[in-house]
Amino acid sequence: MKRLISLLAAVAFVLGTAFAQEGQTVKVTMTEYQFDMPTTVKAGKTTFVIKNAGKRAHNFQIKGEGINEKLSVNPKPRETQTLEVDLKPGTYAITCPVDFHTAKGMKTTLTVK
Ligand SMILES: [Cu+2]
Repeated sequence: MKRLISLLAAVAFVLGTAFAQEGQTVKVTMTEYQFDMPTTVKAGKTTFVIKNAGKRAHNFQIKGEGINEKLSVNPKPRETQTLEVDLKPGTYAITCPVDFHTAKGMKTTLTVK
């Protein structure tokens, strides 16, 4: 019986974790000087998994619909960081705020439906 209870507890824990991680994951790859990522995603809780596949430090900034978020530390080359954003429908500007990267073309537009 004790074993069954611990098994049920384990199942509940796994299910709880699954529900806690509701929402979508969007992969972003950064190089010099561009973002490789989808141009359209759906609204809701979103985890951006941001990989720096370049040779310089970069960052990921998302602005729009009252949201303005970026990574607190620039990911170094080969580093991956995550940023959680609750996306509302609309249009967002994605830029790299490091040095003059945005001017060098490191920007894109994300449409949220
Ligand atoms: Cu950059």
